Amino acid sequence: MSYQPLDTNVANRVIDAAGLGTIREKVDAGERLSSDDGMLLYETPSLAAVGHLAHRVRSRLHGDKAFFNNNLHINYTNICQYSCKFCAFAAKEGEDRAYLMNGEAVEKKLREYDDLAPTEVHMVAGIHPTMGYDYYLEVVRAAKRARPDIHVKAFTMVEIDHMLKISGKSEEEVFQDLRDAGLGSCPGGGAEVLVDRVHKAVFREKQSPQGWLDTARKVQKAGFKMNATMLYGHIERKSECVEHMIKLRDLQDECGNFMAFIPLAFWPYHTDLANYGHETTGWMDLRAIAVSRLMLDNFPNIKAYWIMLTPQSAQTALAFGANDIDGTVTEEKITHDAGTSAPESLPRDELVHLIREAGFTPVQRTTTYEELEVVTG
Ligand code: V47
Repeated sequence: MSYQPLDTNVANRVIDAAGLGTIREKVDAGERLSSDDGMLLYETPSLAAVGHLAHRVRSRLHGDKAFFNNNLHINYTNICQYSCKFCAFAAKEGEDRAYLMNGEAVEKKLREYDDLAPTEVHMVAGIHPTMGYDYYLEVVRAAKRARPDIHVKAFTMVEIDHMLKISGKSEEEVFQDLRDAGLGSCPGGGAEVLVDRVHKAVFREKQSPQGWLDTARKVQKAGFKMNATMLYGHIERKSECVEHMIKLRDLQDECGNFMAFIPLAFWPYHTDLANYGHETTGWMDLRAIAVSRLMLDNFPNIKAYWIMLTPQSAQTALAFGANDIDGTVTEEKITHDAGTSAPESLPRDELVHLIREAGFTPVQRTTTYEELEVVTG
């Protein structure tokens, strides 16, 4: 069985009937969408119409391929000097749940998963108030000691900015140190919603939206590839999500080193926003995926991260614009501390099954989207 979208003429009628005819014409002509278009895509009641259009773009770029990878997550410390309202992971030094992994512990953790033959380790953590610059380099070196061939995707723009500030070195030296230690690329976290109102309300102590963009520019100009995320489902407005996407699109025009956009569904449990509203819904998750596929015309990949979306929604997202469901993951703390109902890891077979059952061809990829294996049979 292969995923069969509607015949193009029928899909066009569904899209036009939803009032998206002008947007469809722009998408078919490869024209860029405006922020008003983004709002219409968020507000039209017909999610199916937005999904058909997003699927059209995704198919143009990737055919029926859907990517996954063999990866591990290591959240090397939860001790953090900030107290963001959306975060259940952060702890203060001395609290029972606070932990800090040294290089040896990172090395040991990676070796525990030798059987999985991971090609990537994803490492992000809290901003520890006292650990020095060398600690960050040691965490990367430790991962490479355990598995010299592994791709280390580590440090959000918040961590990079922190290193730039505490290192006492020039930007060029810091990026060279990171490269020498073995850093391969950076994950997309910490962006949250790149709008000052949301920053003030929920993560005011942490790096500002402009600070995140400026650091991402430095990282990309230094030659590193990276991802970008958007944390939705809390106090943000639809217009702010559109603004967030347009800021990323502008930066991608300038630098071109974003690999994937990853909408992150907010999990509220044990956070300061626990009583604010609801978990995100399938409806909201699919809308975020589809709108981002259409607005981010210069991003090659849209990732449906199953840990935050759940495996069920991530699978469905493949027909709404996503072309990647991330990886095996294995140990993840940030979303699990906030109550995600997703498991802590998925075996490779399960990722392949999710993709195949939705009618797509599973392709194991590297972190930077080179194809390692088209899984057949
Ligand atoms: O920046 C924090 C988010 C991010 C919650 O680049 C929460 O491939 C939901 O960036 N509910 C870290 N989300 C994770 C991240 C990531 C994950 C997977 C792949 C990639 C990639 C990047 O987690 C943080 C923040 O935005 N987060 N708290 C929460 N309660």
